[in-house]
Amino acid sequence: MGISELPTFSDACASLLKKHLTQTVWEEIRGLKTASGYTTEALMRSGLEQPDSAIGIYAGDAESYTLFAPLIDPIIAHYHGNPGPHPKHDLSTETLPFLSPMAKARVLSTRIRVGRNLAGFPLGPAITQEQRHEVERLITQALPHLPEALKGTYHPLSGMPETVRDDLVARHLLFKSTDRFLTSAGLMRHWPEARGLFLSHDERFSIWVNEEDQLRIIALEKGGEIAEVIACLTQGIAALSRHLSFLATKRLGYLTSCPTNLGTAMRASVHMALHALAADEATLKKNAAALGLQVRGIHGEHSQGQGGVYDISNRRRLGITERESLTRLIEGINCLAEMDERHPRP
Ligand code: ADP
Ligand code: CIR
Repeated sequence: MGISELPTFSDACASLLKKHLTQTVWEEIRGLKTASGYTTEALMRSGLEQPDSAIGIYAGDAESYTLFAPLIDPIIAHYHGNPGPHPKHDLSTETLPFLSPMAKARVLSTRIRVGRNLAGFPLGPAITQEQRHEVERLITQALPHLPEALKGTYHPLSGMPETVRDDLVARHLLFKSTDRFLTSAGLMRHWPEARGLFLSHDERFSIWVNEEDQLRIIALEKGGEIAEVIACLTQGIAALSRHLSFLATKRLGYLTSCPTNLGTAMRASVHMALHALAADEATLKKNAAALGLQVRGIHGEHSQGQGGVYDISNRRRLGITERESLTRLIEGINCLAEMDERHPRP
């Protein structure tokens, strides 16, 4: 049975769901269901069950982005600073600025990932067990077409020894097996079936299969050679695109289960040592936000910084090209490095 009354939230809750779920919006979306069976309740479940959510909704399919538009559109515009449309994709690196020497000295590693989902299937929160297996099958069939430099092995999560899994997670190569936000969104159903990791022999290129999105295509390297990481990533994306059809629209770019990933679906992050700024984490986050950047801990979303090292990435993904995002990231990193240099040491 659907919820009939407008849901209420605690005072402490600061999610975008709470902010934008007004009585008027509620009247417009209550009782709706997409063709794949995704309901208004399913859309909001993570935000209702996890009141410390920053966003609080997940889309179940492409149709969610139109059917639930009275709620999703304001959340998209709030997070990305614009409602779309999304510009032409641009992963070129020729005009990118350089990392300053101060920034170079602080950047330990660079990871750039894009999210993708397959056309013709619901997104993870609404997909059936059978469809999830079909998605895994299509992705693994495309893997032999990767170029020589990216060749590697597909490791299904089912049957993977716990010690191997923990080691891959600790080395930042594999997703975690528990996430209460994803659980509430229905993304952990039938776990670990049909989930897996493709890892290239040199471990620079990987693909996460059927986690928050059906594909997370990832390039990861030590140091701050952003153009090199992009070159590796684009080779992988190009090869996969020839064999898989990705879900996208003109207005929202690549469609993803979390609306924060729409558009480029790209998160470019550096692990950066900010020993002086680490003394005041709240101010670090405020300064980063002013530069359009997000601060995460060194084990990813919802983790803590460690030993003064943080994950710094682009926050916005819709209505901006990949090249513009990377330009702002590099400028922002240079700025944070300078602030860290100038900050009085404890
Ligand atoms: P996502 O990037 O897919 O949104 P997370 O924030 O959970 O998801 O990060 C996934 C993993 O990638 C985590 O283990 C995180 O520590 C790792 N990671 C992110 N950026 C870097 C980086 N620059 N260097 C090394 N590991 C990184
Ligand atoms: C939330 O609502 O907080 C989680 N579903 C994660 C949202 C996306 N993450 C982010 O912007 N850091």
